[in-house]
Amino acid sequence: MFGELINKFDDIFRNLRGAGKLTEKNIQEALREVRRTLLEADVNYKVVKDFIKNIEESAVGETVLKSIEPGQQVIKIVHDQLIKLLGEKNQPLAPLDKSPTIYILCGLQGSGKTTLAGKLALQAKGKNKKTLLVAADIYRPAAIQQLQILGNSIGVEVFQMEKTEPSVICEMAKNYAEKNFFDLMIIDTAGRLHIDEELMMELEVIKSKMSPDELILVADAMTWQDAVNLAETFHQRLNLTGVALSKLDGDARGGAAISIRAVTGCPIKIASVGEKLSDLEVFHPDRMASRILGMGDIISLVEKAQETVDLNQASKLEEKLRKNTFTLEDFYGQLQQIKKMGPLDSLLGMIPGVGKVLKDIPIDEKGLTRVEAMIQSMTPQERQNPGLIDGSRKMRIAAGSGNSVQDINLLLKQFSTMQKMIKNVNKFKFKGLPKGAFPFPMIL
Ligand SMILES: Nc1nc2c(ncn2[C@@H]2O[C@H](COP(=O)(O)OP(=O)(O)OP(=O)(O)O)[C@@H](O)[C@H]2O)c(=O)[nH]1
Ligand SMILES: [Mg+2]
Repeated sequence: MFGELINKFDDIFRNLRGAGKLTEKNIQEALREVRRTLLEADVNYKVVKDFIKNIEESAVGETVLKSIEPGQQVIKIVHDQLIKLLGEKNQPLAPLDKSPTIYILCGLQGSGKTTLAGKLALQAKGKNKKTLLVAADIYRPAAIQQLQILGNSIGVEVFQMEKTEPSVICEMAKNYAEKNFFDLMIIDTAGRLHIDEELMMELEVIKSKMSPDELILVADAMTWQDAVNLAETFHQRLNLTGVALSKLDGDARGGAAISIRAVTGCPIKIASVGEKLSDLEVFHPDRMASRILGMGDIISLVEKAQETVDLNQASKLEEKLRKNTFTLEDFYGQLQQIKKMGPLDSLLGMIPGVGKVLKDIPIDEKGLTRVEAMIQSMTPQERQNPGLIDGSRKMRIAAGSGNSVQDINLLLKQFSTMQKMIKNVNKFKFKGLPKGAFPFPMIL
């Protein structure tokens, strides 16, 4: 997600950090780069202009120039402004507290409406809520069948009627849902190639008859500026309750995600991040900002880890990381946890500073087992203090673990690099970071 954008921000920020003292001149240079980067990512030009102006107003001042770590201060300002742009806080979808709560999904052809309908239905099912999927696309051949197959695959009922006005289908579906105590009704509307009057009118009629709890535009993040223009038109006409960004897993440049809220005023509520029905994420502006700025997504990572990680151990580890007394012994414990958490490369991008460092290194899960063997062959003292490991001990450890001395050297070197990295991460103060959020940034 947003690979190019993240790399560029990483470069800009590294330069800023590297600058010993910040002057108005190097702030200006950095901001010029930020501006160019955002424009290249297809962020709306007006949004970029305001964004830069806001940063300038907060950043160019005496407090920043006199500060001890000015580079980081600027980075934090950029981060804060980006969160603002993305909408501050997640606005959740309407709760399923009626019988039925009604969501309408609309959008252009192929934007991902039907897929999202399935994802939301599955999510509701997980909360023991009964969903009725409503096929309101009577135009595209096989659209009804597609929804039917999807519904069958997740055990969710689909309401369908052929050759009937979509708004009439919706009314019948609502009656049916009320009589049968459905918690949620998701209306999957027809897509069009372009915005056209007929489509808008149809949606207006459905909206007025249904009084939905959510009217969500599904916008394809891969279409960049078009997604923004689309959202603007739909919102003006239909007064949407929210936007769902789809295909955020692809090589979307970020423009749509960054601009939609600012241009339309309509919140992005959820993100669709893959073809699988479980690929659904709540859209959190603060986490998205951290991801875009290459600060990783520690909080998502923590959430992902919570099921597998022993929180007591995690908080002890957090303490060690903060005090920088993290040892190979702790690292070994981390490897055990990480192995339980599953696909490494998907976890890596979420770790601050690590995504970039490890970008080109293929992640070899078997390598972890080898690293474990090496650490197991060390004495407890050596794990606490790798400095004790001299040439002959390296040979013993290599022989004991079935590795070469070079492998041992590499491990020790990487471990020491990692310690430095952790130190840097520690220096940066993440706003609102929950307790227990630091223990995971360690992988070879
Ligand atoms: N990679 C990726 N693919 C997606 C995502 N959401 C949908 N798709 C794919 O995009 C294609 C279109 O998705 P649909 O859900 O059928 O789109 P639609 O808006 O219902 O399309 P119409 O009914 O024709 O208007 C399918 O191949 C989906 O698998 C996503 O978040 N990521
Ligand atoms: Mg569809």
